[in-house]
Amino acid sequence: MNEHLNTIVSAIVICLASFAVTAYAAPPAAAPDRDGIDGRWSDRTKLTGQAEAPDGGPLLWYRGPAGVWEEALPIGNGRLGAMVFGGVADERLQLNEDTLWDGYKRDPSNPDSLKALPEIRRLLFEGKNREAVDLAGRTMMGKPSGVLAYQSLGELLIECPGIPEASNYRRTLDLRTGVATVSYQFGGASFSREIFASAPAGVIVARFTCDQPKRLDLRMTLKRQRDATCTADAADPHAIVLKGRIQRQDDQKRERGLRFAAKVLAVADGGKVSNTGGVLTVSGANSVTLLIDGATDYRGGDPVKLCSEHLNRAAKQSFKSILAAHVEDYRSLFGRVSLDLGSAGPDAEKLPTNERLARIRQGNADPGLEATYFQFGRYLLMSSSRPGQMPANLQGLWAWQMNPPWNADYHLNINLQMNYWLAEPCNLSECQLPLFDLMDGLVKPGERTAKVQYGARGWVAHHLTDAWGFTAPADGPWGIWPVGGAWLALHPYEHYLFTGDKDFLAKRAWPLMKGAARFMLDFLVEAPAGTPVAGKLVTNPSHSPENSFILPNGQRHVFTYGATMDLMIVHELLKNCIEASKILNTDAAFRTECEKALARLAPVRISPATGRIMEWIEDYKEAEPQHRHTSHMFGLHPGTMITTATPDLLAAARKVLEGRGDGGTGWSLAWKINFWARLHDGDHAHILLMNLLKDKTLPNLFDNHPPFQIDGNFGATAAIAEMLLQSHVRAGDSWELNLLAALPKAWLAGKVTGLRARGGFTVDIAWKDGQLTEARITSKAGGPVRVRSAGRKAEFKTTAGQVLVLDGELKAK
Ligand code: FUC
Repeated sequence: MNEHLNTIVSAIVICLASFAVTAYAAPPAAAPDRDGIDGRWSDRTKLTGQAEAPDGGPLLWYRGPAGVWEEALPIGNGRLGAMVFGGVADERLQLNEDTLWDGYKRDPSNPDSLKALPEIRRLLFEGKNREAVDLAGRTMMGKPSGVLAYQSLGELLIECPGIPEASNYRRTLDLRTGVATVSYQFGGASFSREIFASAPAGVIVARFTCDQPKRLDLRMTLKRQRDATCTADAADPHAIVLKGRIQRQDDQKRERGLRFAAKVLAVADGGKVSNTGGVLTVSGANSVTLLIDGATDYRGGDPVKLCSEHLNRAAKQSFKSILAAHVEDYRSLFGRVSLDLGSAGPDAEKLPTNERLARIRQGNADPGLEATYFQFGRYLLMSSSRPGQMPANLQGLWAWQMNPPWNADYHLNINLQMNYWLAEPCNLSECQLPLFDLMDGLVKPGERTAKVQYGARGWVAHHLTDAWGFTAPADGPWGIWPVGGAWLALHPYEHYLFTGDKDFLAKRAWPLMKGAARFMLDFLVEAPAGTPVAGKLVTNPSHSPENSFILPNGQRHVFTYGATMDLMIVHELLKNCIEASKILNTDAAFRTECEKALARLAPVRISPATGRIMEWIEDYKEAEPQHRHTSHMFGLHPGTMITTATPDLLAAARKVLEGRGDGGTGWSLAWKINFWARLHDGDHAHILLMNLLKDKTLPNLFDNHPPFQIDGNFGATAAIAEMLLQSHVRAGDSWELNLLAALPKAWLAGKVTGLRARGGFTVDIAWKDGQLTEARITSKAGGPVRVRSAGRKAEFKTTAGQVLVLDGELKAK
């Protein structure tokens, strides 16, 4: 059977070009993986007839199975994920488990760094960037200077033989329930599948049904590109098990790779179930429920046993009750926010998702699809980042390769942070908790790297990390960026600002913030005489992710000191620490240190030549004026340094953005939408959102860097929220809620419910003809609030639990 499936896969791959199952152009297929599993897929069944559009929404739907991975539909329960291809005769569920990382725990800190540091700093201050980068390259890079990959768990390949053709095929992902479906008719019978990843049950469930008895025949196997074999479960004729170990040895040639397993258990109504070798066969059943699990020994335990426990527990429940518990759990998160941005009309609303995307590419408006894209971003976060699990990586949870792009790791110079921008405003606060767990795991190794490489206290992380707590510089000179931890440390404080959870602030946020700031206080150095900011504190070494500049002598460099982004991040972190220590009434001496350092921090500068905020400490020539990173806009977003209270910086920020242009990678566009939202220019923000949908969005609505990278989905979802509601500006002791802060003309009328704001407010906003008609503000903790909208401003006092209902003129109703 394994061989049989192999032959089918290769044959289908070869004739893919002539095999017209999908009526739309597929994106370029990913490169074939070396062992015959790649991103492409095809299904033997000939499709006829056109299915009706599914009712309601938000949902994604298609008239054909996925021809490439980027057309398949993601499901996930935070830990386990699958990409559902939806083939009729050849179904493929590509599986992921969020701890399946190559590598192992080790200390990459480079002890040569500390001795070289004073010299590297001197060289950078003297403008000898080449000599500095040479020395740093020899002494500062981690050992090893890189991380290994997050990997696919494997594939569940399911043959449904004897279905040469099918009519009225439809494939959906229903965002109201978190269930993927496949339905079609053949031989007078209607077949359907419901596939979902249940958080309460902890397993993936694939239910196959038919409206006629004994018509379901399935043959399936589990397969992985490497390091694993699939066998029958000796103890259970209804199950097969894929078992393996990542082949990874340490320097002493000891095996260090993770052990992993995947298991499928078939529960059939009628018919027969048997397992032979690695093949599980169901024949003549009325309905079949496949329960699927994966596990590793990342947190200990035997992966096969872990799978069996989960599956046996799930098998005790009926399909109906597993589904009901899943939907209830799913809705308790997803249902918190609704969004209506208007509609392109009933005909457009009924089109399959890929055809709606194609219409947008042709220049048509489709606010309904924009709202679906927003809700899909929320769906992706709650499916890839649940309390107790790993945080969303560069691909969230979903990766089919053994070596996905950039290892699907955690990049800390924009990407991981962007993944979490939506968590608080889009009412998925608890989905951010895995980020804080990851940060807790960085403290010990980060303290060691801080001490060994910089002679500093506190904890440091550079431009990336992995599941093993990697904190040293990686990849190249752009990896020598000791500010990654400081940026991360802004997130727990934001969590506090949105939730008002003082206990969290004291126990979880404060130690993380304090440790990151402690490192910065030790790492900052005074710029010497002869530099443009002599006497002020700067970072050194540093760089502006991942941009380069040209020195007057023509040399191109990334390596420098005092990059503007560093100063903005340090500013934000010290400010937060000062605030938090006052709220908690703790660490007064440390607070004084933060205050002193903040007062001496080098200022953000505006170029007299261009009127733009300078990206570096000197007004260097930009090597790539439209570079994807726009790091020196950090103070505009996600930072809070640049607001209408700083008009000069605000004007200089706008100039930077005009220069950077309206293009970029997926995540770069997503960030720019947030910038334009903070500039209160909704129409410009909307142009970029449309550019993202036109050029950087795959058929399954995944963001396309290219290739697929999930940060763009998350960043753009946050940006849509930011266009509708902003709450980063202080109003005395409270916050200013800016309603419809960057409403574009394209969203003439609409309604959003359930957005969250700093200060613990939940906000519903309705508007018509581009004007606010009603706002409902629920105050969780009570206290004052300032509300602003389109030039109007009003102050209110609230009590805990109070719902403030305002009319279009901000008058309480
Ligand atoms: C940063 C970006 C790249 C990519 C990578 C994962 O290095 O500059 O564009 O997103 O992260």
